[in-house]
Amino acid sequence: MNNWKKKGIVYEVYPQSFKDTNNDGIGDINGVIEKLDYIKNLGVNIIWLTPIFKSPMVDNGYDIADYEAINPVYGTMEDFDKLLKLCHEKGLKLVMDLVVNHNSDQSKWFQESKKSRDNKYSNYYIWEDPKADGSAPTNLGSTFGGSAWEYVPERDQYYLHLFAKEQPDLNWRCEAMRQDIYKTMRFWLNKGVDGFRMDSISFISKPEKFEDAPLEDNKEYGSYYYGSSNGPKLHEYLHEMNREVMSKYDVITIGETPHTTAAQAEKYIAQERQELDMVFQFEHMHVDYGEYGRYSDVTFKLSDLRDSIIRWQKDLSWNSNYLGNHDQPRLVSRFGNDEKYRKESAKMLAMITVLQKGTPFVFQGDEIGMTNVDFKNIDEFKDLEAHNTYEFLKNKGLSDEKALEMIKRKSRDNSRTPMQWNDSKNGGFSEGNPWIKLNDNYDSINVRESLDDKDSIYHFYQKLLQLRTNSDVATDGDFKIVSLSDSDVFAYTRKLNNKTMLVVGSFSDKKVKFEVPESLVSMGSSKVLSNYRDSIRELSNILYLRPYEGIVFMN
Ligand code: ISL
Ligand code: CA
Repeated sequence: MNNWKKKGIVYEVYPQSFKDTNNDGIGDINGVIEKLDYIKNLGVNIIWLTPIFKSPMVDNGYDIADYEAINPVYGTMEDFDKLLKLCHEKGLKLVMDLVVNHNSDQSKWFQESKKSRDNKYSNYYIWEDPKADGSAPTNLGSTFGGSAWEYVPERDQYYLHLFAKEQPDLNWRCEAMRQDIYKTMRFWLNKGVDGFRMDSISFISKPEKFEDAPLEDNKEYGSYYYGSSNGPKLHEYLHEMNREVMSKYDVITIGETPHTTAAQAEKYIAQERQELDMVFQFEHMHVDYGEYGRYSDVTFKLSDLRDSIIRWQKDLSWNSNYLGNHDQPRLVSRFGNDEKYRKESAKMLAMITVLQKGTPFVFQGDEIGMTNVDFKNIDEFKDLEAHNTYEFLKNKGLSDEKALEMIKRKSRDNSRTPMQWNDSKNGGFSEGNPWIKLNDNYDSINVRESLDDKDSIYHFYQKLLQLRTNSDVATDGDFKIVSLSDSDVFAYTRKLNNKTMLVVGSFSDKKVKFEVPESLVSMGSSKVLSNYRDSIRELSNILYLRPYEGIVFMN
């Protein structure tokens, strides 16, 4: 991987919730343009923009109806071209979302495909005959609830959708379909786009033969990814895509790979295989899954989070490091403390994440410590997954209150509420009627307040990202865990030649004691960053860490 990629720090923009400039209640491309300096000043150098293509928005744009058209709610192609040009002028790269495991049932490809078994697009999707009794081919369920198969009378067949039924899965076995995807990729790359985040890419190769999956987590259907995650021809396709498209451009590729082990992940990114640059892993996002899968009332244990991170840092040559994004609850509410120690824990979590080996990802709003939202009833949620899961939990016999509580903990909408710019109406996001309710706390948690306060989470991120950018040890150093079994502390070193960086973070809301190995103390290190103003300056044998205290030392 070349240097600009290694030095890359990514800021994820979820445009519909970022900044609305025409007051229709939906964030837009001009809103991203308006805030480019804000993003740049944070210290990142790559923007990842989630889908802005033409879409009926069943899954907030992850259901694309036309890969080469901008969704009018976000603006025009001219607006996009302007955004790209301005990014480049400011030294920012722009990465787009490539959603090619599936697209929208409103796309021309699907509209044609469902008409008959023998037209140009017939084979662009995954069609299977019904069972003898007319029922679905297998018991596979969609990730958003219900069966993963949908019947279409015109063809007397079912099509597969691992996500919503409006998101039919594309058939990667079809050569013409693949070529059409490559064409679309070239369309954006020729405009000068700097790469792709590839949605659900671990699912593109489907099994030779679909089979029933075992039933887990109280579910009525088999897991959607059964047989489809890391399927038989996955690497063949990714290598072909690289050869035909990506290898011709100097661009970055980030695969989103749910249900992939570290050993499997290395196959995507090993340089000699010529596939992708890096992947998003999910194992550490599963540390608080429970008897109902994701939407359970389980709290993570530090030991599980740390074990998972260690495993990936050890087994994978390069990582994509994140604790939150548009599919996850807010990281400070999930892994930190969003009340008394919101600032301390948000900073510590950022520090622990950004300084690991790999590319750091910051999701909009995390840099000001935005929290989970306290919606009062299910109607306030917009995500179809929240609604489907709410019904599912109630069908399982849970009370309305309990079901709502579980949705509130984990809903993707927690991170999709509008960006809180200031304490004026709608947090300065829009003068209109926002597509999703704001988090009530925008009067105290907002960008204005963060910019004014020199001890804010935002300013801590600035220093942290500067440290990541300026020190080669943070980019290239080896990762080694220090606190292998401590109940409250996550500590690791990064080492490059004779430089050592020690990162220590407490996950406790009490004062705890941490003993530092003698070999580290004897190197004589001093503090380069901390989230308490008066943290200890020189590394010593015993650290007394205050609630969520985090300190970085260097020799
Ligand atoms: O978060 C999950 C389930 O609750 C994941 O398994 C998720 O489905 C997976 O990360 C895929 O996510 C991506 O593709 C989806 C889209 O809804 C997400 O927003 C996107 O990030 C379908 O396109
Ligand atoms: Ca708008």
